[in-house]
Amino acid sequence: SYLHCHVPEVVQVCQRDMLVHENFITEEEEQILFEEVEPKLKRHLRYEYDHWDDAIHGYKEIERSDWSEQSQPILQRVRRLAFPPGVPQLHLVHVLDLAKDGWIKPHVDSVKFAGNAIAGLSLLSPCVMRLVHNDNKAWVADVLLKPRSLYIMRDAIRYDYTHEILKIEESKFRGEEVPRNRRISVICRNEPPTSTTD
Ligand code: AKG
Repeated sequence: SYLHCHVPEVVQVCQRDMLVHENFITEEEEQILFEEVEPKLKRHLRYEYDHWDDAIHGYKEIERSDWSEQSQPILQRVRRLAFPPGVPQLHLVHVLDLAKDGWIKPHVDSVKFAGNAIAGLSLLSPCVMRLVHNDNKAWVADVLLKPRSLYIMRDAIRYDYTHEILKIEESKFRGEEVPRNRRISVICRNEPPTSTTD
């Protein structure tokens, strides 16, 4: 399975709030998405490494709202599965291109800019996403994200756990190396709840 975790309480929360659908898209659909984002990513000549306070090292990113006719149904399937009808969604899709030697440090996504669910398609390379409870660092789960898989992270996992993508030297799952290469994620989010105080 895609989940590696020794803490029964965490396994239970992951089974509810960290869903992974392997082979959610076909190789052909992966290619369609890749060919659509690659020319836009190419305009950023270099991967970003320099900002010491960044959560992400070795990355390029774009946001996209107008997708081709071929890509739209793929993203529609993601949105339908991740967000119940009527849930207001962010129109922009976030595309994150992580270099072979890139990594994402532990963080919780801003509650100001995103809602309770995050849906991410992985393209090109496998990686390991580690979840760690905010207040109990022994509550850890590793999640294997294969190319063409979709993860849906929500509620307790989205708010109470940090997520990170392991760097190449640490990229192991159940003790076995997960070879990192360039990875692109295509991420859909819903709107944060409207605050009554602003
Ligand atoms: C984020 O956007 O907060 C991430 O951590 C991205 C995770 C991913 O690339 O799937």
